[in-house]
Amino acid sequence: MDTTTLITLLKEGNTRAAARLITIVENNIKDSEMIIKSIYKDTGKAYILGITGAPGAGKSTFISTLTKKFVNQGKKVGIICVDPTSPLTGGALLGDRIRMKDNFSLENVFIRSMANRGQLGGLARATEDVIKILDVYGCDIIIVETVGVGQSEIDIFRSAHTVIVLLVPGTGDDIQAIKAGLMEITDIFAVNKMDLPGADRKVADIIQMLELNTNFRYESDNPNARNFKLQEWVPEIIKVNSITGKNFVELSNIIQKHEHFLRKNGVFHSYMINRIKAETMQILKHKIVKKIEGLLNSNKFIEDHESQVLDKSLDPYSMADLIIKMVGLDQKK
Ligand SMILES: Nc1nc2c(ncn2[C@@H]2O[C@H](COP(=O)(O)OP(=O)(O)OP(=O)(O)O)[C@@H](O)[C@H]2O)c(=O)[nH]1
Ligand SMILES: [Mg+2]
Repeated sequence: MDTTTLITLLKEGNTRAAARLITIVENNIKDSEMIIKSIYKDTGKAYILGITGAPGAGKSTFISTLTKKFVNQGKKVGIICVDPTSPLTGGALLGDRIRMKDNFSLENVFIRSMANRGQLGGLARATEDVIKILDVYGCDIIIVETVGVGQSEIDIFRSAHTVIVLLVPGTGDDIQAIKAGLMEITDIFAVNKMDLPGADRKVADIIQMLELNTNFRYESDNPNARNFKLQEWVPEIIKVNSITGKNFVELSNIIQKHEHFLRKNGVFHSYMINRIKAETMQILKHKIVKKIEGLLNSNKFIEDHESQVLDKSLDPYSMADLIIKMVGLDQKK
């Protein structure tokens, strides 16, 4: 089946077409380009949740419970499990997938695992494209789960409307592991496993961490910060039990409250602008680097400059300037 037919089917909500198109955008940036260009107008309907937490924090259990709630409300849910640490779609994620699938009537849930297989343009780029496909497929909610608490989430969560970080009672290791950039984009801290001792202590630790970082949070010039999030949204903290579902009604209310916060005062607009800027930058980096690599590695370029390289009249800075000229990036408008 050709890509155009797949896209038509996708727009009708065809599950197999969604799965096929996802495989294409994961593997081939040329086709992704064509696919995204032809579906972009239909994107923007889904609400995107980013969820992260240390291994074993209970992300999969949490997402299962949350997804059941959404499905019961008649919503169609897409779940993307992203593992930046793994070069393969590993056993653990696959296990998750099966475990999660057991929990639902599958009709309204679409689950996909993605690992770092050296996708052209990176895993974050591929995730953005998969989100768009699931959006057009008709998912009302798209949940992006990533393993670990670190830098990679910040890229992967670029398009998330609401970011939830899962922590658990016990040592403060999980708090220590939260990188500054991630903290800035976290909207909700959920202390999972509230049935275990130390949940209140963990809440107190989170509050302390947030207080310590007020300055940087509100005055940051960190390019990763989503600058529409001015002082208005103070991250919410909630204790939950993902096995019993305790406090999930409250959790859903907080998510809804955050959505309302984003929608009022045109915050959604600045969100869209920031998102397209970040995505464009990512694509530009990829395209420009590819072009430059092509030039630098071409036999012609090396032949033309070999003697200058050998007699050291061409240093790396001058060589870079040469390339910039060759691709026309030095021209001022
Ligand atoms: N007591 C208790 N256990 C929980 C709770 N939520 C999850 N668990 C348990 O914690 C363990 C890990 O849960 P998962 O949902 O697999 O955690 P995960 O974060 O997805 O783990 P990885 O995918 O390995 O990173 C499982 O044994 C769950 O049953 C909870 O609220 N309370
Ligand atoms: Mg898991």
